[in-house]
Amino acid sequence: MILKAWWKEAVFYQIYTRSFKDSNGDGIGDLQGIISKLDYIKELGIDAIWLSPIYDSPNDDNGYDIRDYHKIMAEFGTMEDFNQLLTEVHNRDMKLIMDLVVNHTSDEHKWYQKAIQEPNSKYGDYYIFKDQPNNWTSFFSGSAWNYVEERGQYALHLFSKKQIDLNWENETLRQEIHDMIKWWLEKGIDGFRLDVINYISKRSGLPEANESIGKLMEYKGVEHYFYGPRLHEYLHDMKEKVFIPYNAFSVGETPGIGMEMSKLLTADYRKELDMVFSFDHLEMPGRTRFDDYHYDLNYLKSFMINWMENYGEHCQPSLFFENHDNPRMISKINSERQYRNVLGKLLAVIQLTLRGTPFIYQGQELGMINQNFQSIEELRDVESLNLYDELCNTMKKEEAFSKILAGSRDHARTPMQWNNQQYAGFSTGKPWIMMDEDYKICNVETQFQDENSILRFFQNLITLRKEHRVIYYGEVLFINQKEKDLFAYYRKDGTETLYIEINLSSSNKKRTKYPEGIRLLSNYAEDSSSFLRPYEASIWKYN
Ligand code: ISL
Ligand code: CA
Repeated sequence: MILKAWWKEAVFYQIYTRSFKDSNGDGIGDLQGIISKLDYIKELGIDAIWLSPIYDSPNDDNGYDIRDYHKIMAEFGTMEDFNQLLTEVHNRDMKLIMDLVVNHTSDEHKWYQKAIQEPNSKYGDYYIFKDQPNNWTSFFSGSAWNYVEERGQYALHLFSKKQIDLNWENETLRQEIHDMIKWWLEKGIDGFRLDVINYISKRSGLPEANESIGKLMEYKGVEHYFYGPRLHEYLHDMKEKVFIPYNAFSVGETPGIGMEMSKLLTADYRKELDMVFSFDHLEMPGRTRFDDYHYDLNYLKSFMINWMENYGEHCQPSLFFENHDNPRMISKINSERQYRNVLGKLLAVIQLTLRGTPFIYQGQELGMINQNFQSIEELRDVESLNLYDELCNTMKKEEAFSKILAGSRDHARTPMQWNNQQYAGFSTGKPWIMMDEDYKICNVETQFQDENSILRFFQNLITLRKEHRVIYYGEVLFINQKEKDLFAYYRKDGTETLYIEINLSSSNKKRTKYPEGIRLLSNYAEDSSSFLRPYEASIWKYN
């Protein structure tokens, strides 16, 4: 028996504020912009919103570098705007979760300023300093260490030079973080997504990275902190002291954690996290985000079968294909225009009919695709820009740029496409990041008027999900698992059975057996007979 919970029945929607909706024409999305689109989100069928960081920040990494946890980023609005947003979300019977970035802060955070100016104060030990750097590398290129003149020491930064890693070994710091979280929960928010939360505990002594592992993983040192010695302790402590008393929900962002470790982090009786985002399904084995290749949906199938069959009833899977850190999924699989519509819907079917909690990333409901960036000047992301510089040391500029294009996080960060007017209705001013011409054909307004659109499909599918609770808690039974390009499964409970049948390829595929039930929803308007058409995906109801 799976225990029931609101977040197991909810469909989440991730908002990247900077690119969602601008209310004042400065080209930057903001909180009032979000408020003006809450009816849209509600109409889509969304139950809960996850807001990427909106705290005060110098924006070296678009808000993932926090300067003040208790202040709203000036470009996004004020605390009054936030309070209004929260009230309006709740008035629409939706929930709001925020991003919690506590592996690191901005180097402009007052804790860090104190830590370097007053090393003997309590702040002196809030960050990770070392007399000599080790060989760890940063995820955003180069060494993971900054030389800090004031202290004559090095400070650890796993991400950008302006994102300094906090020292969780320090109990006062942990207490300070707990207090900050409570401060937000007191406001009435419903929970948090915890940024790179599996990185918070580093192996003591910060040993050198194993170079041979480094070769495989690209980044050096990860083995010493991606599943650190005190991770479970810190999470359990935080759950007991902070999350449980407020009945708050938590989903951890946990790159590199496979299923077994995910189980240990999320099993309900262990009281650590409610769910995690595991990323192994976003790239095929042996591939990284910056490789240009075609993603084979048969890999997604094998990944999902494994998780559905083995994650267990005490753990709730998260279901997502996109976020602000990854290129658009349709582009990864097949960028031929003729398949965009069916493929976008196929992904929706997988995401909304398996067991787990779906997280839809803004624009995914329109089938947004990778942007047509023309030059490095058009990119904004610190990861892309740093990597480009690094690659230019060893390869031609064009080659470096095409590698960046394959994996850039900016593909997902271009403005939300609201209509076919200038700047896609995102803003009246020039957006902070470019957008190509795609909004002229792909936008909310057009898709709402078109019954066959991806947007309307998402809307119908979310409604269907709410009408068939078997999707929340029922069993998942896969059939014909060995058959390439076919993904077929039943969802079953005591009262009903659904059958989902998907063609994972762009060719026609012979059907083994014609489904017996009633076709509830499909990405092809007309029913077919002996063949499944390219990327055909349908949901049937059996009795
Ligand atoms: O950056 C990576 C490797 O290229 C990822 O695996 C990385 O660990 C992951 O994307 C972490 O993401 C989160 O933390 C980052 C921030 O830049 C991302 O936007 C955020 O989602 C640092 O806060
Ligand atoms: Ca604005």
